[in-house]
Amino acid sequence: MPKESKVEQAKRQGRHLRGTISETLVAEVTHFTGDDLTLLKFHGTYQQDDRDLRRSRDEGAEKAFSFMVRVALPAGTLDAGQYLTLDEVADRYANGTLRVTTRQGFQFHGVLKHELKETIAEVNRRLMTTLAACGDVSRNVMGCPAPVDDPAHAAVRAAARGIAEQLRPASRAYHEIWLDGEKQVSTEEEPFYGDVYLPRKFKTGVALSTDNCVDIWSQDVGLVAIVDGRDVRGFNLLVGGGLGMTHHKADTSARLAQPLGFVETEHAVEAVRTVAAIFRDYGNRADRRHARLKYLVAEWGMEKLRAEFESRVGVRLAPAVELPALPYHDHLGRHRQPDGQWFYGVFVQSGRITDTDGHRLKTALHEIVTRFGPGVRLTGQQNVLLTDLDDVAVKATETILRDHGVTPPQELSATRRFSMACPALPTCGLAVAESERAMPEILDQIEGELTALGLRDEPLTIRMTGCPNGCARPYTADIAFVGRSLGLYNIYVGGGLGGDRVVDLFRADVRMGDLLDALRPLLLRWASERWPGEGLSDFYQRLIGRAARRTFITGREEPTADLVTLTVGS
Ligand code: SRM
Ligand code: SF4
Repeated sequence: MPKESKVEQAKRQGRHLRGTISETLVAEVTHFTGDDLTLLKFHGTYQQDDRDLRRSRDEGAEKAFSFMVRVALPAGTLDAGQYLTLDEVADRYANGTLRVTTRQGFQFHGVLKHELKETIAEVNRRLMTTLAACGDVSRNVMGCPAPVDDPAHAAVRAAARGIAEQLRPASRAYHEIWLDGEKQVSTEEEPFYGDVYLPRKFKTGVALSTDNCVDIWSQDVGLVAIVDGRDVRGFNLLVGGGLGMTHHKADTSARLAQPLGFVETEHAVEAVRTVAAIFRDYGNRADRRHARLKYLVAEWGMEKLRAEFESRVGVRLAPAVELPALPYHDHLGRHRQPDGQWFYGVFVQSGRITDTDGHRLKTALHEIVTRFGPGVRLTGQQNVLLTDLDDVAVKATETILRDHGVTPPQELSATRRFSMACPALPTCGLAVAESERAMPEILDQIEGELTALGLRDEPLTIRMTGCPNGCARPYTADIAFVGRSLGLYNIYVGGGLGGDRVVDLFRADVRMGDLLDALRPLLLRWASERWPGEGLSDFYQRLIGRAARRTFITGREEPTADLVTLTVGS
């Protein structure tokens, strides 16, 4: 039996997420140490330090510690009052910015230890939670955020809520520590998770066969609602997606989920819970790098997993419904709701809601939400939807945004509109390169090139991350820049908006200043040789003559170098 990892030991000894967090919270120190660093994650917070300040601090001086706090919002849904609370918390306790995450949550950065408790308590006072936003548990459940009140969208929202409720940790530790709840330790505290929770994070999402805005193929477990008119016939159950990998490690891989079968609507949440239980019981607890569900699925194969699933639920799984490529909507701009009201999708560059010179998005959103009290929904592309606006309110929304320097989505280039970047430096402890801070300049360059080639409005996903962990889902994008070390990136190409195809490594170790030059040969060929309407990745796949879509890539991928040397028209 392999030895369990240190994280497993920390969980086992943590008394269902308690550790010594309460004691350290009141101690005169700026940060936590030891096992508490693991346990804090389950409460939705990460200890970080400002990496920009590391060098300038005196030798021997303490790091500039602060906390990232993540709010989990199933299907990205909140109301106006909740939004305004988060906006205020960002100013009062964090660094004055709110960040929409790639999984439809919100993050604060820069919270100091002495204000951590009040930050989390304030989120809870408004009936939101940070519990299980991070850690080895079921994470924020993704679901299409479009405010459409037909039975299909309602079924998606219900499934997302159901998974979130069914897989929420039951330990009272969260209430005791952050909300001054009564101490009630009992041995039966976690009927589902037990003492050691899951072997690793577990991500789920619910898509529609008519809209895959939640990147369903990259989830550990996905449900795809089979839409029939306005209704849902049931769900395809997908398993084994996940994007994190490590450069040069062939035994790590980014993988797309595969269909396991079809489940009736009333059994969909239970089906996800059953897969979570299999993961809990058989996932790798010795090696964190191989602990995700995708490795268990790869090791077992679908037949063994299906047999285990069926033996647990006591019925045979029907085959998954064959579906064409899933469409994808970003929900940006003005849309009529079925009830006659409007919703308006606001583009947020890299998810960061902030005020900068000439672009005062945070103030604009604050004004709109205060004046009109819309519903607020977060998309899986780091954007915000404002819902339930009447004719006057939607017009005013557009005016307020423009007055604050926010470009309407229809005027953005397609390249920018579909772009995503992870936070990376200076907050992320795992970043080896810039991402969010580097993205604007890179987009400017690529946008300029594509405009010159007449391709400005061709839908194209560009995603960037500061390390290979994949937080902005780079491995399903048309073009991805993945950090190798400071100022150095791997370039990947070949995914696409549908998220159902994994990229190839196109060029390794390209300096930041050379990214556009490295891509140019491909962009030029795309411009001159594409079939009418052919997207970059479809063109690329045709060029390399690949018939079937690629479903995984390992960290040891070799670049497809021959393409780079090709010149226009040759
Ligand atoms: Fe992530 C770790 C940020 C979505 C794969 N992710 C981190 C940490 C917590 C760094 C750390 O462990 O110290 C990052 C915090 C940075 C910061 O300063 O805020 C971080 N991940 C994010 C967010 C905020 C990126 C964003 O631009 O929005 C996303 C939060 C989503 C949420 O609300 O829950 C985020 N992370 C993702 C995704 C995309 C997704 O889930 O759809 C992935 C790839 C999918 C997957 O999980 O396979 C992802 N994050 C990782 C990994 C690699 C996991 C693996 O299996 O190898 C890590 C590292 C780890 O877990 O060890 C990581
Ligand atoms: Fe940090 Fe890497 Fe995730 Fe970016 S991809 S937020 S650098 S862990």
